[in-house]
Amino acid sequence: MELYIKAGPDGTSVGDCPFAHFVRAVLRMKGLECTVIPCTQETKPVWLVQDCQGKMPCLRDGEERVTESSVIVKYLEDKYQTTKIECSDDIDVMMKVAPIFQSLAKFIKKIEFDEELERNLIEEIRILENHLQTSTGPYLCGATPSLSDLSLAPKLYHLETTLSNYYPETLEKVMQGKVKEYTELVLSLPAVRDTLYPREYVLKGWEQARS
Ligand SMILES: N[C@@H](CCC(=O)N[C@@H](CS)C(=O)NCC(=O)O)C(=O)O
Repeated sequence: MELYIKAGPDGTSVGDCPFAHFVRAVLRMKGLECTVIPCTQETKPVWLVQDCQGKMPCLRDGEERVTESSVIVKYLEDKYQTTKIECSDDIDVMMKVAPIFQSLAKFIKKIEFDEELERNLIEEIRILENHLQTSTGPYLCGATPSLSDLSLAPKLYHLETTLSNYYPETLEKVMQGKVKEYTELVLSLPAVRDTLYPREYVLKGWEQARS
């Protein structure tokens, strides 16, 4: 299998894509062999541009070509069932926490500090906090990590990195209680930790989005 993903600033290393990170964490947790191929606009293979609209992450598994991180992960879960990571609540939980990354993106992309966008982000984090308070274990779906954790962890990495750089006071406000404990826990999972890329790549990526 091969996974084509956004390259880092040097054009060859793993880039700052939280969606590609999700797929790589799933591959790692399932113990699947996969060659990761970071690409730039210039180095994307012709078939990827012509047949898959250039979308990355893109998984190539024999004749199969799959794009969209959630679709890739479903494909991997269905085809390689030896280690199942999905839990029955994953889809609902993923929908519940998805607005965190959207709120973060809006907040960070705006060059000037915007109080309302900060409030929206804090509100989404409060929903995560409440969810964790009632979860039956330290993870989103209970005692063991599942797909929703592997999806959220890369986004929390972006949150921690961008807020500590642009808005450290906002970081203080959101990184409290269960959310703080949970962030430390999921970022230290081997599947997540061993597939990380440098924080400076994250900042470079957002700097471009801000300009
Ligand atoms: N909804 C898509 C989002 C993927 C996405 O936004 N990928 C970006 C980086 S985070 C990318 O690869 N950009 C480089 C490119 O398209 O050439 C998914 O979940 O797979």
